[in-house]
Amino acid sequence: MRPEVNARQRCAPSGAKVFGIAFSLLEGRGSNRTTALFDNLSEKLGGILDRLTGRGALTEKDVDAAMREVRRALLEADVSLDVVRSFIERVREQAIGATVVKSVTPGQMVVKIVHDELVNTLGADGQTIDLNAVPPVPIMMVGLQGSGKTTTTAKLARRLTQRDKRKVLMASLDVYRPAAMEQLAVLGRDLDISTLPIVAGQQPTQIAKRAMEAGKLGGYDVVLLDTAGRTTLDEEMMAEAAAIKAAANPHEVLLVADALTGQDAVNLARSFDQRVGLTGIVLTRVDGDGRGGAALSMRAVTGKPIKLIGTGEKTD
Ligand SMILES: Nc1nc2c(ncn2[C@@H]2O[C@H](COP(=O)(O)OP(=O)(O)OP(=O)(O)O)[C@@H](O)[C@H]2O)c(=O)[nH]1
Ligand SMILES: [Mg+2]
Repeated sequence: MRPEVNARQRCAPSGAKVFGIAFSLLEGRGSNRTTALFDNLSEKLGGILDRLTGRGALTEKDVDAAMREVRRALLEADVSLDVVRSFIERVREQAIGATVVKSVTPGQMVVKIVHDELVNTLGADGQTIDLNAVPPVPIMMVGLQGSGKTTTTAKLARRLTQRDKRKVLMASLDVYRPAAMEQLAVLGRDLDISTLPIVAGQQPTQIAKRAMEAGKLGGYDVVLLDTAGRTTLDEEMMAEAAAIKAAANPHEVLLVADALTGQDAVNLARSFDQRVGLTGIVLTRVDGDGRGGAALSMRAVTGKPIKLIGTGEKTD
């Protein structure tokens, strides 16, 4: 091997570090919180690809062998099969191109290709909640039962109030679970954030309209609409979410999904996006030991950015 090659390879960041960076993009700009969610996967990918960078020449066979390992690592992390398949295809196409095999540091180039594709899949720009609309800006939460919609509503309200100095109104549109509205009211009192007064007997769309009226009259910057979840993806939930969306015309529709959701995440995200239309995804329980694949899959099938990451049961 030429000395020049060795020098370059010594200077290059290790695979694990490169993927740590790719995954930290998920957390968005300005976040200094680290998540264990992708540590496993980034370590594995790093390990696999570090072995490639250790050598000089690469054959097509070497690339194929590494891609098989990458494929296995992604599947083990619960990334859906379709997403893995197209990911590997795109990487392989670029990686066995003549420029890579003939380059001085082919291993490094493969690492770069995998990294860039991962960034493509995850969305590179760490997008955050968009408040760029005429106030009160409506933001709607959707998702399955227990996914963390109400907790996320409170966490987001707290951040918008304390960090961004916005005046926030929270409204519960959950007319099914008796304690749901009270749960949000309690959170509001704890955090000193307004909640829409409870009026018995109203339908979710009526509450949404009333929330927007109250938002206007009260001079609020943001109105957070917390909707009811169902245990399974059903037409009733989709129809209701679509009706609420039509009534409130939310600037953001965020799918709140548990990071521990495995393969179902893809269906969930696709259905909500097709039926209701999403602007972003919120991942909760990132503090758990989820394998992260759900996030990659949801991002990949909907093309919608992961806008928030939730950790912890409490709102602080
Ligand atoms: N560890 C952890 N727990 C969370 C997180 N988000 C929510 N939880 C907990 O999950 C449970 C359900 O959260 P909720 O916010 O009530 O979920 P929901 O989507 O509003 O549920 P429904 O209104 O019944 O559809 C609560 O006990 C929360 O404390 C999170 O990011 N991490
Ligand atoms: Mg709730």
